[in-house]
Amino acid sequence: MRFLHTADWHIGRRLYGYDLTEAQKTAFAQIEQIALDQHVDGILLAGDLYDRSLPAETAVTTLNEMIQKLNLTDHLPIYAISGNHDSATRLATGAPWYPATQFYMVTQLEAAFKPIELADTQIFSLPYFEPFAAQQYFDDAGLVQLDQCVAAVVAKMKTKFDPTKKHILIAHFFVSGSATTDSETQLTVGGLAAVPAATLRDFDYVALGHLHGKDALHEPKMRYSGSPVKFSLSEAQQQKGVFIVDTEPFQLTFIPLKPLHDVHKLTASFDELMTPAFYEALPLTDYFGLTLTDVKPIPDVMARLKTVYKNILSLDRANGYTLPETLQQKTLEHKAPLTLLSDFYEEIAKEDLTEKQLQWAKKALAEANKAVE
Ligand SMILES: [Mn+2]
Repeated sequence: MRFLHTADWHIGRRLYGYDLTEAQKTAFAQIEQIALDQHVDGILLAGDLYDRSLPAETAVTTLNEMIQKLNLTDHLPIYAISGNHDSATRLATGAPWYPATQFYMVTQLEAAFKPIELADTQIFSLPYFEPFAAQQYFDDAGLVQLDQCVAAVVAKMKTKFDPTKKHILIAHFFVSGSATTDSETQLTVGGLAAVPAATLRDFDYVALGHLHGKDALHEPKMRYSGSPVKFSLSEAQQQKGVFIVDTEPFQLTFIPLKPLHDVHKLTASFDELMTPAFYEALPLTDYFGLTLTDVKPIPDVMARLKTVYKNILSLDRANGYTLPETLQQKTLEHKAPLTLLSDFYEEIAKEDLTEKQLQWAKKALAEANKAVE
């Protein structure tokens, strides 16, 4: 059989404040076309459909339209699980009657042990879960870490293996040794929540979600599809896309997606960045993370850069920043308050206090002194 593996759509997500709805719709249209062109038997959707557990109404509408197109218009079966960004309960609204159109939405651990039976393949859908859920399900308080929980889950799944069929697992967690980016929510600190790849090797394919880069894990039959859209500057170099998985004979093909607006990192001096010969060759409607090599202050730097680069995600300095001399910390001298005031005025206004201003200052200082006495 042939499947399309995708994950981490994160509908409703923003990129450094920029709305990604159109970018996500563009990516979806390509995914749909790939599924049709490749004549896949179904879509494996490995969690994090929404960006948050309480998605905005526009996000709900957007995802509903996508699922509807794939499932009701294109008649493609969908095998989906919830991820750590989804609310399992909200995502499961309607789930009991979805299978009528071959839309399988699994959000509870106990459903993972009832594989979806296809002609020659069993699909095991393991939604994102906390160790507590496994402790309750197996009635075993010893299941503290995720690796122990997943080992118990996989052992039980194997008792359901039909030896005449292929076995696919859809899951959403961190497999040890995978490479992360800035846009994934760390599930725990210290790596306790990592699952060793060895635990999963009895499946014919493991369709993973959670990490946003397709190269996060290099296992022959185990992959993160990655997100369809770039969600952070740390993903600037990544190629986004989907995997086409053939089960017999096994074959894995990556098909790239073309971004609506790509994400780039640029390091240059302010003058270079503002030189037409430099920027005219660049796709200026894309997103840019800019790093300036200058060390001197540049007045109105952001506003001036934005006249050329409309979508700036971040602006920083490669070599630090030298404060103007007048703002540098000077050795403090003990001076009378009136002297400090007139020195300050002179530095800012570039002229001395007038006789009248001096009188006002004296009077104000005298009042201030009176107030603290
Ligand atoms: Mn994710």
